[in-house]
Amino acid sequence: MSGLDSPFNKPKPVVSLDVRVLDALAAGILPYPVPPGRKYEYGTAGFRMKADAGLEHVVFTVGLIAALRSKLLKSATIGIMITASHNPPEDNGVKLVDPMGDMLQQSWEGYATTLANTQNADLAKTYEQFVNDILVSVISQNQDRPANVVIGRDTRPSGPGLVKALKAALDAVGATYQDYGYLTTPQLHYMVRCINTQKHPVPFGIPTEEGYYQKMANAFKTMMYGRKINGPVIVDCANGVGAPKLKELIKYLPTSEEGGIDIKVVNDDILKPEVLNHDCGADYVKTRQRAPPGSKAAINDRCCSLDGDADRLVYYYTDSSGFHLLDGDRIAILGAVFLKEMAEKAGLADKLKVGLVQTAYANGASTEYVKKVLDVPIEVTATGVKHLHHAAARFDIGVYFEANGHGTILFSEKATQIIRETQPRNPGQKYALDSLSASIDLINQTVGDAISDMLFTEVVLAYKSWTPENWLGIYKDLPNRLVRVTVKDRSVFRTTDAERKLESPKGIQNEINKAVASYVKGRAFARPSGTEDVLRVYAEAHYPHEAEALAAQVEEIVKKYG
Ligand code: G16
Repeated sequence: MSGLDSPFNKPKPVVSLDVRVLDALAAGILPYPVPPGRKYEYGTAGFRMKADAGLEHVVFTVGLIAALRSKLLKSATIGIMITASHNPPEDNGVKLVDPMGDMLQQSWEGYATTLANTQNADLAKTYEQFVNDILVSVISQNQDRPANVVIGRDTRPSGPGLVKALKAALDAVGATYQDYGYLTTPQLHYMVRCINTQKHPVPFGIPTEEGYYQKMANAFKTMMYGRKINGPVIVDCANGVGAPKLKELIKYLPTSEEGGIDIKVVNDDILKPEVLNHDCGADYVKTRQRAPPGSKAAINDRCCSLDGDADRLVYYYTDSSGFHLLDGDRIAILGAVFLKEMAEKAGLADKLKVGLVQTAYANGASTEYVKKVLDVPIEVTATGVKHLHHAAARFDIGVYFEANGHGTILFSEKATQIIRETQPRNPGQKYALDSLSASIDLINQTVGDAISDMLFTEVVLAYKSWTPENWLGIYKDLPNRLVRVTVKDRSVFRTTDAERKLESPKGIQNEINKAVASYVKGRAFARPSGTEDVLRVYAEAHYPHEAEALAAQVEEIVKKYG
């Protein structure tokens, strides 16, 4: 990227853009200047910040990047999602979705960052330079490819203004776009893959909301055959876009009387912007380790929470002994247990190797269970589904979840083919093969999808006849504590070893190591968040008060250096 940082040092462009395009760009960006001193960075999940901190400028430039990427990839459709997911209502953000529905290829994050940090006066010329740098192959074939983009957004009040800025950019460069309006993030990823596989021998699905619900409902019905879900599930939708979408999906699902599911939706108020993710949602439940106050759940009710854009899911319940969390680690293990069992019953255990991907936030007890009891290979990556996704794609069946509830299960092309082409020799094998095949459709193959993960979890619990208590009982989590620490400049903290260690500031890791060494089963790390202006500190230990104390100690160390 170093060459791109100084585009004006490059030789003269091979093509000059039509002056009308350059003028349209210069005019289009005019209302969206970069606030003085502002620096933008493509973080864990795209750009994310206070919506009034110059985000329109960023969104405008993201539109240009999407157009360039589409042109480079033979006019494939690129997705743009406007959301700040679990962040508070006053934040917003934008992320790009690649043609197969996965996150933007990482090598392009630099282009996006450079363009976002380009001042208005230089934008048209920098875009022209990017056209020449990035689209060399297109230019040399003398082609003028159209660019195609689809747009989705969550329910934040800043969304419409940001979409306006985005469309101004797309109009300026003549890109074609379809605006889906409100979507969950995983729904947008689904649409992108559907559109780009329409002409494939096996298209991913129909690129409409109805197509999404229908595909999921059909797979759910197949998986429910002969299984019974025990009682209702209460779903906290974080007062976000997941609420109307889940209510729509329910219309396609069989009720519990019909052999289906009874879903009770709570925290579904999308008309009061200030309640989004407020005292509710997956991040609240995971971080605070308590049920949302407004969840209306009774003792032993099976509950789960989505986040603001419905890509995270955590389960929980309370009983006489208190609150119990079943987070992403647990969902991953439940999925791996089921799929491993189905692969064995289908007679395909040696052909369908299940693997699991975690991050440093995974509870040490879950990692031990996966290695010693489940006997499944495990990989650890940096935080961010963009990292986990690629690692999971290397397994036949790759289960990836962050402890915060963000994750999915990927079936490789080879695994899909084996599952769909194997002829069953007995009813048990048929049942297992049908379950595996329906899992491929039920579980969103593009990205973590809280709604699809929830239905899958419900089916697996039904198959195992497990209550949340049984699920919790398969191993005991190490007590842990996650804290957000505000520092002056989080960019001075640099991590290594899948974010488990800090390599800068110098000396800090030694201090953390010393603190950790004084606790039984102690483990702790600190890393800068890529979605919020904070440092995250995670600590676990044998006893709850020790996990608390270790987290507090690391927090103090971090504050000293930050
Ligand atoms: C995003 C990413 C997740 C990540 C989370 C927190 O989630 O997609 O992979 O775990 O941010 O990241 P960080 O700790 O860097 O702030 P979401 O649900 O907010 O889009």
